[in-house]
Amino acid sequence: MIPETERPSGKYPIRVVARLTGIPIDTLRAWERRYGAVEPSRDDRGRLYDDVDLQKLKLLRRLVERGHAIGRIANLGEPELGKLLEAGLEPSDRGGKADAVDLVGLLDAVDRYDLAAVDRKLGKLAAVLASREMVHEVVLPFLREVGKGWQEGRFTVAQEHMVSASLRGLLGSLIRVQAPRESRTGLVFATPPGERHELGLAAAAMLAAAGGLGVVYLGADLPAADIVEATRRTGARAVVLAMTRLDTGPSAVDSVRAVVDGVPAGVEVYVGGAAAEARPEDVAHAGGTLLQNFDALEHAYRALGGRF
Ligand code: B12
Repeated sequence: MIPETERPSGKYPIRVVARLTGIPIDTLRAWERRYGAVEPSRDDRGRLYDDVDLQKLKLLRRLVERGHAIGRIANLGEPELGKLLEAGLEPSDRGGKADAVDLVGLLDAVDRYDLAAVDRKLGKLAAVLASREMVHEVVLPFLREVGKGWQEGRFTVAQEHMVSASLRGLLGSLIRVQAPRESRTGLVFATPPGERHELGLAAAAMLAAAGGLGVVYLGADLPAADIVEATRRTGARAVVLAMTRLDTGPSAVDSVRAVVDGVPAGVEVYVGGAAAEARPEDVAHAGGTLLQNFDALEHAYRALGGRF
């Protein structure tokens, strides 16, 4: 609810624009600074956006949700943006993305413990790349490299924690910015008790939001009963669970079974992550549907009406 004093009056401060468009303040600033998406006027308290800016930002948000890279559409006029939206055109030329993905620069920043640079580089990539590219070409390879570096002793636990925290924050804000205002199809995301690895799950939720599906992101390490309760209360159509640790024994699989047994009939329980991939029979036995990889995940999203 927007307070009375902040009701649209033709000139809106950035926090109001963030609420009206659903675009986080940092992203609004980045779209303006890097791509000149809009040029708000300023008064002594900061930026002031008008109705034309607001309209354009709403269009940009919807197109970015559909997978268009902001860097390619930021300078188009409102009529062109409207046409793109009406035509339902998907982004065509994805050329140039390889130049944008600078994993070496990211890993150098981790090496220097330069969290600000990690955040800045990731934020920049998120603004330029479409969601799928962000997941497949940045988040997953970056984590893989950091995990490898940690196992080989090149990175410390602190460096791994730094990257995990940065990615968790980034994925969380991408889920928020892309989540559709209204969606008939909601999905609940969680990891079972004892499982704190949630970055794969967060990436999965981000893709769902980008595909126009509703996201109820519960996070890591949750009792099955709570996952069931959230599914019932939100009327979600499916649950996505992630399991990474192989050493949780039967308890994680028991949790999958408890979720399957507890959710209303017709709600699909998908299970992904390294531990699920390693134990397909256990997942099937518990009544879950295994997602062997992110392709299988996107396939499931398409079946639920997600746009990819
Ligand atoms: C980051 C990390 C952590 C972070 C997690 C932070 C967070 N918020 O998620 C923290 C510090 C919490 C952590 C803790 C621990 N960790 Co840890 N961790 C990692 C690390 C470096 C990266 C894991 C990750 O997020 N990868 C990103 C995901 C996306 O990639 P992925 O796991 O390879 O998954 C692939 C697929 O399985 C799929 N996928 C993953 N999730 C999902 C979900 C869905 C829905 C789908 C469809 C697909 C999918 O996507 C990827 C595609 O390539 C790995 C090392 C590594 N190289 O992977 C260890 C690792 C997973 N951790 C490990 C261990 C042992 C632990 C601890 C027990 C350490 C300890 N002694 O305390 C604790 C356990 C905590 C707990 N209770 O769960 C082991 C697991 C060993 C095993 N096979 O069981 C690993 C493999 C390291 C190792 N080689 O020893 N860890």
